[in-house]
Amino acid sequence: MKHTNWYKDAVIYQIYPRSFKDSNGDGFGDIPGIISKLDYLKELGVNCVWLSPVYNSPQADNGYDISDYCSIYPPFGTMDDFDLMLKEMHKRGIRLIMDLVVNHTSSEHPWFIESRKSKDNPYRDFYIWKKGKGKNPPNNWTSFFGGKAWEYDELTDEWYLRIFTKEQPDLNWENPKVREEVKKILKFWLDKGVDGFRCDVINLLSKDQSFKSGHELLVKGSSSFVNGPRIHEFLNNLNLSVLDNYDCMTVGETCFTTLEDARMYAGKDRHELNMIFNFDHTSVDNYLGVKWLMRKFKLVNLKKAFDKWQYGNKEGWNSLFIENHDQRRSVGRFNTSSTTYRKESSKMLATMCYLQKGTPFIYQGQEIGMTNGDFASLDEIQDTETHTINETMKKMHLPKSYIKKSLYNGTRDNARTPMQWDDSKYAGFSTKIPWLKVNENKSFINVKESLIDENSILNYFKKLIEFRKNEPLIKDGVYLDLDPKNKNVYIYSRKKDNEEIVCISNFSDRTIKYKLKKNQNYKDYQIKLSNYQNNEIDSSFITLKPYEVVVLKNK
Ligand code: TEU
Repeated sequence: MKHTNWYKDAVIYQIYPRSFKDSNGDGFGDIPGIISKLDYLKELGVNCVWLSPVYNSPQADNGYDISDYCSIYPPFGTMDDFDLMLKEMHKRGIRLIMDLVVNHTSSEHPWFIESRKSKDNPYRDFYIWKKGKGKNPPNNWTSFFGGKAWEYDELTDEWYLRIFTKEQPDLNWENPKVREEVKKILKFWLDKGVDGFRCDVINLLSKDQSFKSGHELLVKGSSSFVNGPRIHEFLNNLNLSVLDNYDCMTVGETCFTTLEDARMYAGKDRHELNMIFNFDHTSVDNYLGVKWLMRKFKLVNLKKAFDKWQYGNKEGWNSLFIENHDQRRSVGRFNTSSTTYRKESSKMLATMCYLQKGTPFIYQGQEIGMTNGDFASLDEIQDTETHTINETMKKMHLPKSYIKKSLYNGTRDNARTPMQWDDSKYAGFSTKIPWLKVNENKSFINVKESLIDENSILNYFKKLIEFRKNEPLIKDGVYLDLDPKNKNVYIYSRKKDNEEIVCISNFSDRTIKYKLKKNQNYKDYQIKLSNYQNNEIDSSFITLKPYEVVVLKNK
């Protein structure tokens, strides 16, 4: 199979289906809703969609708990709806990548229902069952969502491993039958014509079989299951037996991953994945990569994180993102403003991120500068993670005010509020009360308004995407951080032969007179993009207004 590496030219838009568009007035987004917005996506300029899970699921973790990998969750629609959506996407030159969640299934998956029945059930070994230590779990491993990673099952007097919720038992990848079943799932979707997969927590599949207790500060045991002993063998096998036969792409969600790990997952001729998501830049405002442990933001740390991957991921290809369904919204984050300078901030952040080397991922609503949810109480927050973390933090006796702040700040529901299409009661997302509260700011942050306003974030995103498409330099040019130590300004260059693009961003709410170095003579450069009008470039200074971004080119 010839691989065209189309993903290097892709601009990917992530749809979180339950919050995107409801077509039948049940307050829950669906596939016909997505179909009705494909022209909107085409106009935006994206050429690929990553669809978060739409498979049958009890929705304990909003679809990341799958009970049937080859069917559609009825509130999302039917398989016919899915087929039509795929056809309509392809007709518009939009590819589709699906979410592949195979570290765990739902506890209501038929495999698990069988598995828990008895110790000699043929499906017992599809999951990881162990004897406890007296009344205690087999070891001290903890869940990503807080609390223990094991669940006791009375019927057979054993514990099963679940690194996420108790409704998400981990599959036993040591069992060759599990691996064969996953291959069938991949083939099922690829044969339908889907173009690839975003692979959920893919670096957790292989568990160290000694199941020894861990001494990590947080997520105890993680060194036994993050980038575990057989992970590369498993992925290589999936790739060579299925993925390699299609012109498809894979992007792995890989937390706690070093550059060397990245090379192993997505390096040249490794035949595992095409690229990975790293979370270094989304960890700069917390301690140990744990968002509940908030830390003061420093621009130099953000630059360090980007520089590390731009310089270091030599054999691989980067994914460029600042939002997804697990992160809070980007406006208001990274020292930017979600109020006075919301528009400027959103445009600046997108430009800073998407003109780097790699494939851009835009999360739904980011293109209109949607902000964090405006939840009035924890009861309005649905996400399972927020509630288990709340319990865990309470047990740790952290101050109440800290817990509250940390939960509102970190809850994943911040990014999951219904898409704001217009200023009507339910933001044009639905005609009925939606599953999660619509943000009140829908009155002025919405697609309808953004389409009219020439200066909207949406119209800027269109220009930015168009600019990327027309400038091969952004795909191939060499990245160089021109002033890594500057505390307010991020200035980097993309260069190839005699051509150069320079992207300059002010991460502060003050006007800054940025002094250029001797070798930075931009007199003959043209301003190609900016979130302000009329920036004048002096031979020795650039004046940057609050959150201003300027993109210069020498030809
Ligand atoms: O997320 C994996 C993951 O690492 C998250 O637990 C992350 O640390 C957390 O969301 C930060 O708050 C993936 C999916 O993206 C997420 O939505 C799922 O809940 C999770 O896997 C389990 O499938």
